[in-house]
Amino acid sequence: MEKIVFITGATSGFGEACAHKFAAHGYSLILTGRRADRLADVAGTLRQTHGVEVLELAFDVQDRAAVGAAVDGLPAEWKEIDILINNAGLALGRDLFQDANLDDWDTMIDTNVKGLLYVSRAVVPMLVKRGRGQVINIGSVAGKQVYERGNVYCASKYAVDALSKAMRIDLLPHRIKVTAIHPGAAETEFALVRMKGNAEAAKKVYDGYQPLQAADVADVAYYTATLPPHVCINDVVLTCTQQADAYYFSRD
Ligand code: NDP
Ligand code: 8X3
Repeated sequence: MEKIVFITGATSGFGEACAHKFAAHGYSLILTGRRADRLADVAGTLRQTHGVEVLELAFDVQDRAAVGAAVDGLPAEWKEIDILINNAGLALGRDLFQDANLDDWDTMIDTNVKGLLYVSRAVVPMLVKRGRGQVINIGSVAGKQVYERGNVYCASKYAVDALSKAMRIDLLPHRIKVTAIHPGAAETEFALVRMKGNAEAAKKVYDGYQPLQAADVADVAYYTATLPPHVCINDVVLTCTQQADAYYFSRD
């Protein structure tokens, strides 16, 4: 078995792009997401294009029991995980704090924070056992700076930032790298999900500037995974050239 990367949220966007990037370099892949049909499509394409081994696990990261069962149920050879990419996540809505939908808040916290915790708690002991490996957490510029109508999404990504720091400290004796990657606006299904299927509103998110593409983020993730064993990139913030931070854009 080649090196193994475990990627959450591999049915679209950054996760799918990471799957392609690591597959192109011969990694074996454990791919997860809720949409089993999409997962099967992505896995099939990767096997065909790169001839790599792919194991699909369809589960909801919000479901603690399902996460535990999926990871525990991995065949022994697939438990030799080298890299965990905690990518599954979402934003829901762009409401003012006082108007926001409580279900949206629950879903963002349950997915972006608790989901990341459940998956990490299940997978990280496997890295500890091997005494090496890397965790890559996908945060956001929203985890570095709060913006209007970002409230709980920003809070969930601040939590990812804090948890990345916490994991890096606690995993230090085990020589496990922990890298947090914080992208700015990127063209994926993210905006469509945030705008709850309103394609017009989603398109407007990218008006007047050239956003990051999923492959840009995958390139950075892969770069952090290819450094010598003694080098760890702790924290990366990347934006498109027309974005300075979570707030400032230079639109055409
Ligand atoms: P996409 O919507 O394209 O992809 C999100 C992925 O997360 C999908 O594969 C989806 O799979 C998975 N996912 C969502 N909820 C769950 C769940 N409950 N259980 C399992 N999987 C889930 O968006 P992106 O690729 O853009 O987003 C990836 C990450 O990047 C997120 O954490 C997001 O917050 C972050 N991010 C995005 C930015 C952007 O502008 N695009 C910028 C900065 C950070 P499925 O629906 O099949 O379950
Ligand atoms: C996604 C980027 O700016 O919409 O995390 O919060 S932003």
